[in-house]
Amino acid sequence: PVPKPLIAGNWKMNGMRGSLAQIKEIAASNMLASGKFDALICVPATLLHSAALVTSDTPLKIGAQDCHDRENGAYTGDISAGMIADSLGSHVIIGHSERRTRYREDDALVRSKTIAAHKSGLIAVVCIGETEEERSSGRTLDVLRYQLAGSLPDGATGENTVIAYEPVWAIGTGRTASIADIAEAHRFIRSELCKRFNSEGDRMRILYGGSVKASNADEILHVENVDGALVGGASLTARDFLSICSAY
Ligand code: G2H
Repeated sequence: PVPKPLIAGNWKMNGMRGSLAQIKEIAASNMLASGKFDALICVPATLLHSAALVTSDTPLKIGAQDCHDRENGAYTGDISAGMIADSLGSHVIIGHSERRTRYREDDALVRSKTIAAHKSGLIAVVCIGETEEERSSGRTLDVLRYQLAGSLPDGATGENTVIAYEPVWAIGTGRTASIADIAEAHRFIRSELCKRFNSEGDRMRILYGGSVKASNADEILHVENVDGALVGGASLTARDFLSICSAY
């Protein structure tokens, strides 16, 4: 069974109060009502609750971009998975490469954040991907194997976990991986997931991320084992986000 696709926006540190109009416009689109795919926008924490409230009767899901791995405590500036759930968020991105690099988040931390997300009933969008240097030295598949093994907890299922494959060199750079590179990486990720999680591995969605935009979405989203996209820059306006959705 092929999982239902998911188009997920990652607003990163973009979006102010006025951006709720974009959220409302996406949520109201007939395309989402078709039920052919699921749609999610991961907003900055400050917009989480208001975005969840304005979309509560719509098909659009709202998520966060990170969570702490503890339930509570003296961690100034952080938010827990429970707080995200309490704010009516349904998903959380974990281990985005920008956090892996800038905040030195490693696979073990990503794994414990994913466990925390699951405990709070959130769907974890776990990011993996190789750097330019890892790719050019021929280590891409090894890196993906280690990241998957280290980042995913045993309790991961098709219901509570989405994988996002984002080659680091293709993020926000305008460069996208070739269709052959994407197909190879996604095929490999699927086989690793099935080795470890058996039939559940077939139910986990594998998103592609890295400079996805209207002009390349159609081709990328129709590659085998690509079950959607994680979109940064091209998710910031309803117009751009919906034109990616129109690939379905
Ligand atoms: C990769 C992606 C979304 P962009 O980070 O996670 O961003 O589409 O801007 O490359």
